[in-house]
Amino acid sequence: MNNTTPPVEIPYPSPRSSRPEIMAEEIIERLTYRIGKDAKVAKPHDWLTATILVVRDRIIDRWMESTRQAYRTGQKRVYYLSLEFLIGRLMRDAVSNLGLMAEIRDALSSLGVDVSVIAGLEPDAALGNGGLGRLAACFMESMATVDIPAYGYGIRYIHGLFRQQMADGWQVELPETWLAHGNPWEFERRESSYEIGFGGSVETVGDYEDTPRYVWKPAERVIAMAYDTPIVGWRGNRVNTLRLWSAQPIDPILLDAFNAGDHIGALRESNKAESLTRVLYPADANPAGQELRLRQEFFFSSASLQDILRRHLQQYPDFTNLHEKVAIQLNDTHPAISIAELMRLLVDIHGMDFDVSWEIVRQTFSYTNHTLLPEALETWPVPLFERLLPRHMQIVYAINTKILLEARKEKQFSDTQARSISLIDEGGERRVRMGNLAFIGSHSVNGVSALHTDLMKVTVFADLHTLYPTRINNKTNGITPRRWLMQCNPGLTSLIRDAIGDKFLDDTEALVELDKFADDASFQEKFAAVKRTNKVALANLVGSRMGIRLDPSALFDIQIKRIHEYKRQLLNIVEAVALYDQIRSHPELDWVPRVKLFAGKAAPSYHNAKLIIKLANDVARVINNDPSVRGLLKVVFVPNYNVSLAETIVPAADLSEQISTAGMEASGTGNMKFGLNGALTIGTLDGANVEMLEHVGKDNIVIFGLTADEVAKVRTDGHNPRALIEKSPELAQALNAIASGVFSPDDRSRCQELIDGIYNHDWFMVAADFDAYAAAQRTVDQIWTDPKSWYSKTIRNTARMGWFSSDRTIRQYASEIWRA
Ligand code: NBG
Repeated sequence: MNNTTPPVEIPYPSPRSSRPEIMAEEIIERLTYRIGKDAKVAKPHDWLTATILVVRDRIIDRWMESTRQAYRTGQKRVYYLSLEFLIGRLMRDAVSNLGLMAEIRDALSSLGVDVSVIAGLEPDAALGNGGLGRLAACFMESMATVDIPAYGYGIRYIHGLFRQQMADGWQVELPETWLAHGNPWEFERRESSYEIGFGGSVETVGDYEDTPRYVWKPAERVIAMAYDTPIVGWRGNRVNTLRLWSAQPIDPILLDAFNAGDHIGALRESNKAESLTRVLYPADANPAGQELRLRQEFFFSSASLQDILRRHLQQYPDFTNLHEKVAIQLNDTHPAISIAELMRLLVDIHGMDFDVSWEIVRQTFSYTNHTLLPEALETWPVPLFERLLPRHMQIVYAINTKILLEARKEKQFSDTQARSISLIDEGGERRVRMGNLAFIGSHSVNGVSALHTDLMKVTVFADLHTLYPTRINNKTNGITPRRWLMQCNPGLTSLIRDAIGDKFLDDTEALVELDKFADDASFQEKFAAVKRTNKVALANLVGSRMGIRLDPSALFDIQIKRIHEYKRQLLNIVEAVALYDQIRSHPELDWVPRVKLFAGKAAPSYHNAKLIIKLANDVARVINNDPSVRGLLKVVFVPNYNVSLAETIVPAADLSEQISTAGMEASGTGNMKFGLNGALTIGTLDGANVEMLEHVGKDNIVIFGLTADEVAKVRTDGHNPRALIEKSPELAQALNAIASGVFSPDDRSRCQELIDGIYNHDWFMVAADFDAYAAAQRTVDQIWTDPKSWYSKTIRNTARMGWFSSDRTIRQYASEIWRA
């Protein structure tokens, strides 16, 4: 089937040759003159670097042309500010988007090098924690694809997200050294450097009768230096820039101190500066709360804004048209300090009027909220904020006064309402509320799925929504179909091309034409064969990494994502334990063979999440070693989940677990990746699952459990989980087995507290949803035993998921928010 599909036609956008023999020559040339190695002694890493350099050269002309075009046309530029970009590997992405896949493979094989071997050596750039960072990466690719002049701004962390290792089933965090072999994708831009200040004091100059001017005199200064990575859109259409900032000391070494013999002290400043961009905070959803985190946020916000303003002044005389030429999207509250910083730059540095600046600022910024978890809405203690950013504190107070007056005068806000919209939380220790600052300083505030956006209006931002009723809008998340279909699942891609042609390569919604093949026996057979090949690949990976044998004909039931109580990996594990009991008590029944596969990292300080990982491993050990299960159930926890691991797991899934407590998952994007690759979803009516149900149809998704409204009602009316558990013998038995140490004979009370939580409050509704979940799993079994019905549903998933392309999402941002 692969042989019948012609290569994807790409109008090759570089003047450099795409002929394999020329590229092979160039690879040798880079190896010799750039890396200084003879082909005879070159190591796989050297081949990788040489190949990336050759690919990179095929991007640069288009990159420069994209930049020139933005200057020429005076088009509005979009700036995406994000503390996280979870980009993963770039080589396959770039090569595939340039249409050079076959050529590079041939070039390398003529040199005796296997492209898949060296591609597997590329480090996975994990400059993010989970969905939020991966969304930013998909958006970068889609903005290049739909031809929007855009820059991503973030931090060049020396250590990305930690590497997860298992020690006796416990998560252990090790530093990730993605830059160890250098990074051939990036360009250091020494000329794009800016000074960033911290601390110090604010001086007032000028007569108070006049408008006084404020001058911030920071006590500390560091340099932000830019590193640029080109991001290639589909078919090489456009190349945008991901600009990541690295902190450098102003004086790399204090020579006086050094010469006086203080060799360590001489480097103190330097170490301090560099520590700013050393690590990504491994906190997903709950903020790190450290001073260093606030420093990181200000550092990258200030550098990005200075860069944006400098670029603007190259084309225009002043900033009165800034909002017409610049759109800045704040990815969550992490860059929200930008609002105060842009005010400072306009008012203090460029001498503009406060109120005029405020209007420009508000029309320039927009803000995306990614979670309703109250603990994740960042706040900073006023004393810390004031010490680190004294001028910004004054600006925050000034904005606050303005807004509170407006709310009382124009909307007759009560004291309670005023307290809730204030930029300062006055209850207890006074804190600056970054969510409110982001909301007030933006013209658009969006949620990431329809349900999440509706809930924002009645929960976290209820009073701000009353004040600004048109500001909140929805932009349902999406995923790039290049990485998450074409690159990770070439088998399925060529099967689809054979069936419906190439239109879907440029317009993912054209996948809907596959619908007519959903019940076609021969197509089903091919679809099943592709799935099987992908499952064999995953089984091989698990076999070689973990020594566990998986049967590719079993149902692959998969939950991969950050470990969090609201995502309910625990519900899944408890159900596995219940199923284990059932299989042992009813050996006479026809059980569907299942592999339950988990992967995901837990925030290092998140005790329960780490315990859930340990529990999954404990349960896996017992079940996998019990001969009475006869291989009908296997449980695996694959360590060190990252983007490239997901690229192998997603295409191999039969069942996608999207089982968060309703009302708690803002959107989810893994759910979309699985659906697109032909998995059936078992899920709650949460996040984007709600819209997936609308798109794939209720017969093609398995929905269970309480709705968001019901969860809210149960929580306010009072929940009696103990009574529920008593009425459900399966659940009671499973919980009891876990709590009494059946899976942890070395420490029988290890999970006691975790299970007590379910008995006592069940905040995440594990008990409340258990029976519905177990029943839904048996529905899945039933569908599985009828392959015709199974493939009819899963093909329809692939056919109908096209709307969830991030190209669609980006077009909506562009037309409704950025007006770009
Ligand atoms: C996450 C949500 C996900 C959502 C992604 C991308 C944070 C703070 N939020 O549901 O939990 O899909 O953002 O929007 O990481």
